[in-house]
Amino acid sequence: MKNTEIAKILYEIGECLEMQEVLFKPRAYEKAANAVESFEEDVSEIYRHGGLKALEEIPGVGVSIAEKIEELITNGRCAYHEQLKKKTPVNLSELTAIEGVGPKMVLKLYKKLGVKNLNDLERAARRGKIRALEGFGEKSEEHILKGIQFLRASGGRFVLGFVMPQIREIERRLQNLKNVERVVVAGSARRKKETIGDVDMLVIARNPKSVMDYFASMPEVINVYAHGETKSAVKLKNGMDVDLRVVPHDSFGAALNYFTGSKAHNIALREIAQKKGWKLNEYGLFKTKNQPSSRAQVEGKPKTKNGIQIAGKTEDELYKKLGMDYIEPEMREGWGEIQLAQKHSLPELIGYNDLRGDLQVQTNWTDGANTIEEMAREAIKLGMEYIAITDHTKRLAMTGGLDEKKLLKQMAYIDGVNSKSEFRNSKFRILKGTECDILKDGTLDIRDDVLAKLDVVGVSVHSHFNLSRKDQTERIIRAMKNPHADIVFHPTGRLINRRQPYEVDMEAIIAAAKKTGTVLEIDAYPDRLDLKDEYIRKCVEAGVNMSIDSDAHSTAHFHYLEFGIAQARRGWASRSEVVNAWGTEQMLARLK
Ligand code: DGT
Ligand code: CA
Ligand code: CA
Ligand code: ZN
Repeated sequence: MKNTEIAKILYEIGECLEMQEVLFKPRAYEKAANAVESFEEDVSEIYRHGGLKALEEIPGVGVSIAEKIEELITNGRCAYHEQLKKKTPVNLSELTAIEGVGPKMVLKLYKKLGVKNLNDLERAARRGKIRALEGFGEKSEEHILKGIQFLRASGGRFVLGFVMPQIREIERRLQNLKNVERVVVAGSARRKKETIGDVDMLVIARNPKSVMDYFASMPEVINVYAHGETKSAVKLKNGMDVDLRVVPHDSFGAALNYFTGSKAHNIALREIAQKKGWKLNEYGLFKTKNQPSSRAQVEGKPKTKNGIQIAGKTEDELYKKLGMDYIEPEMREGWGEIQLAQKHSLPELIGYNDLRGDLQVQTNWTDGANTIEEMAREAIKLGMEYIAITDHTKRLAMTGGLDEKKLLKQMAYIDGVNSKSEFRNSKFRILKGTECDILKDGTLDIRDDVLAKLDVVGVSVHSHFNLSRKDQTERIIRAMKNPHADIVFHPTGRLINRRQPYEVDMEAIIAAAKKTGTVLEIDAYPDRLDLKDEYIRKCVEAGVNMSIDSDAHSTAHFHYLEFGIAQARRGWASRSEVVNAWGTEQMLARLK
């Protein structure tokens, strides 16, 4: 059983328990599910080697949950889970995917209206049955309908950071086949879009048929749409489609370029080629006179019919021949990158190894799965020079948010950890921080005299998402004016595929960041990626500094930084604009 499958069932158990208003246990299951989901090694494998004891080593997994995992691995099912499901036969994950619908509400809707799934809920809402329930009103009915609409509109796109491990696993297996010379992932996954519609893979192979046969018979494939000599397409168990194309060695660069997209970028390149009297397609760049220019007319014709190939073996060569610098995939959206490349003035994007620390990290002092020391050790292993511990504050009671007293206690504790020989001898430093709630009126959840003692103060909105645009903007700007507020965490509050951002005037927030010297975060958690690319570009233009933080709730989440960096690159940001790409002292000097 795959980690994601085990995690899914643990999540469901947690949700069922929450539905039945059991205390504490739901959090435990959620934490464990979270840890299993993002665990790098295969949990089934760990069990095979080390048994129950080894399972208990996974952060957040105690003996009772370890037993459930054991049962799942050995029997493929878990009696406790099935018993819970039987008691309330609802599609919980489908229903709770709607913003604002939690397990307790699901139970009520089931008991009062017999709602079992999304369709039932939509029908009940449209018939006005929800507003009649106690504790609901017209507003909540409207809200539910909006949530359903949003969910449907996101139309089965996959959050890149969550599916990337699976994509890389397939890539690795193909690469290991004897006949395969090269495999790459193209399409929106290569451009590192927030979400992807499907996966586009290219291979160079000596014996394409054997590669295609393997691809169509992979264990996670549930449907084969096409199984040809040069192109196959499949659907995976998780619902994601994957295309695989075999391309000729000499056309590899052109094919990679074509299938990476974006479509707008491709079209602009092709026009430039045409102006030079050339032809560009997925087979190469060709010198040709009076050739048909539309793709439809050349498709399927052998390469030789295209003319004399003048570039296309590599992408580098292709861009060069077209008279411009190489353009990173994350910039290929047709946003003016081609003009910059022609003028040799593309920005130097922040690199995937450029981060030196992480400024948003949660621990088991609140809703994280790991201790301060465990998070620090993992960060050291990954080559970081600092992390800021930023647990939630008291208004977020459900996470056990810290009040002033506990925060002071944590600060003293961090001083203690930093002075232990294990950490003292390394260049590494644990910084004292907070993710301080912004209250409704824009004041902060922690007193100023305590904030003043911290190294890093992150502020964020976790409540009152429905304020008017004007009030929300004023609220956040007021928080930014606090002399201790260093960074605004996840500035727009969106959750990809789940929740729209709150109404806020980002132009005004960016201007206020400039004026108050506040940093804006790019939260790297895969379904946040907040700021989005468009706002990152505005920050770059305005000269507003950003941070790229993992928002880690377990040691496994530091890997999400990759997607935050990708987002920064998609927003054309350079290293000099990202404060945690700087060393400890320089970064701290920049904060308020
Ligand atoms: P997605 O899958 O919706 O996340 O987005 P993409 O960009 O991966 O799009 P997809 O999978 O439809 O196609 C992969 C690439 O192939 C795309 O980025 C550009 C190229 N492509 C597809 N259709 C066309 C087309 O009609 N014209 C041109 N020029 N390129 C195309
Ligand atoms: Ca695609
Ligand atoms: Ca595709
Ligand atoms: Zn937060």
